[in-house]
Amino acid sequence: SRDAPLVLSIQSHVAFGHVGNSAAVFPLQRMGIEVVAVHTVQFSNHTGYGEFRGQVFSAAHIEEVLEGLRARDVLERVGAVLSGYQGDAGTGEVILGVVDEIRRQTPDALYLCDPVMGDVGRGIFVRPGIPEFMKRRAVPSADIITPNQFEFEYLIDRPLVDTEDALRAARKLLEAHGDRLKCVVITSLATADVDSTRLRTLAVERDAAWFVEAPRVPLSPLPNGMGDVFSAVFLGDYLQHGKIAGALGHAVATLSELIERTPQGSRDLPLIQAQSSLCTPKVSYEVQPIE
Ligand code: PXL
Repeated sequence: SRDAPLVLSIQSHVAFGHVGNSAAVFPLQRMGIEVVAVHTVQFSNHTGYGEFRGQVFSAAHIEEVLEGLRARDVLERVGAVLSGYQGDAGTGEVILGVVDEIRRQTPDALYLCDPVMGDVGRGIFVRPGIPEFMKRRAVPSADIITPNQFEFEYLIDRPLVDTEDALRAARKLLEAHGDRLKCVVITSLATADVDSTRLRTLAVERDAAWFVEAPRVPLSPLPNGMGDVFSAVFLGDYLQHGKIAGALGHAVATLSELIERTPQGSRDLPLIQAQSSLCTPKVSYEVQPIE
């Protein structure tokens, strides 16, 4: 295992519950990784509750916080950037700007973009402009993207038929974005070829691909924040061990245990109660290479 670099995580903050930075910061810290957390919004709770209070921070506000970090020489020490839920459509360009700045100082800095925009059942849950921004601007700047099936279908402008089709489409996306984009991870894959009691997660690199299947836990409602925890744990493991397959197995096992421990009716994951699952999940699912 290697010394993971300082991670800059730019996502939403909720006072109660676990989505966005409130789902990503603690897992990374629990894995022993230092995090600089910049919040794109501060809400009382996640938007899936229907009612919530708080504010979306402007691009200017986020710029100002980054300016303060720059003055403290913090940005030059950042080795990885994680982004997720953005409140304001203008936030995106600020994130890409800081990613560019960090890469000028640290050329091998990694950018993991979770193109958060929606999910099956809920549809698009972000402001207008954000999905287009993710497709046209964020994906081409990222090293790794972690869309769920719904988000991936938006990125490629069509529904997926099966796992083979997802693999082909992910490879096409990797090709379209030259040598920057290295890895596409599609979560919550439930195409017709996947057993209805299970969910697949697919990770595709230029010359390798793997999938993992875990039981689909019949919770209704499902808690929000699963994708946010997934991306954080995936990034943390990848920074520490450098292997996509290992990061995939770890993040799927963590999510599987967290969802297993979620009380019926809870709209948030038991991140604190089940914290041992963040670093050392007890279950493990086979990471299967695909030809
Ligand atoms: O998990 C995505 C997410 C992030 N941040 C906020 C949210 C949601 C999903 O509901 O409401 C504030």
